[in-house]
Amino acid sequence: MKLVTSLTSPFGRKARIVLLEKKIPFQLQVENPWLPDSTVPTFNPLGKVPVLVLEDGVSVFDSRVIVEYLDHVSPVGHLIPNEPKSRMVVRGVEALADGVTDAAVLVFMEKKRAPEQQSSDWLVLQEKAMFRGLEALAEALGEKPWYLGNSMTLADVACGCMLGYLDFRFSEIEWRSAHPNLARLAAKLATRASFVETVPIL
Ligand code: GSF
Repeated sequence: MKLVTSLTSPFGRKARIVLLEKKIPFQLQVENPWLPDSTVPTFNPLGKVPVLVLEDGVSVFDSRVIVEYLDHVSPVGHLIPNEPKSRMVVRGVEALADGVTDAAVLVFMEKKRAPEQQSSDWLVLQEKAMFRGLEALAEALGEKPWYLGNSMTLADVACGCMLGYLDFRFSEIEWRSAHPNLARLAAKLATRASFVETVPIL
């Protein structure tokens, strides 16, 4: 299978980490979805990355559908629990982390516009969502080693990708001092080969 993504996408990073953690062989096709002649719309009508392209040519998106598929397709190191309540908790944290990432991507894109075209109301709305989301993610983790149980799940992976994106695009945000428990989680994740190999690069 082939993963189409940019090397900066936090959602692409989530999919790559799941592929690496589950030891699923894959080919990486690096694409920039923002270029006018991007080939991404040939894989995904929405023009977004990541897209997983299966051997039979079927395209799978978005990242939540990709990781669900990958977790089912290989029994190695399950990242999404089966038990309904645990599954809901893990996918709920993923939704929260992805939501913070979505808001951060919107802020980043808005700030790339000419200053006179930027909407400060829109920026404030998205920044509030980012900071409320961070608070909620810190609260959900508390003093636990992982979001659920005694090993890493997709919840930790999604949160780690979001925090890595903040470091990459918003180095001025001091989330480590505001949320030492998230800093501890990020430091632990940063020791894993899957996280090291996928650090966002321009
Ligand atoms: C979000 C993908 C996305 O925003 C998912 O896969 O989970 N809900 C989707 N991808 C961005 C790149 S990024 O910043 O991760 C993207 O492809 N943007 C292109 C565009 O035209 O919006």
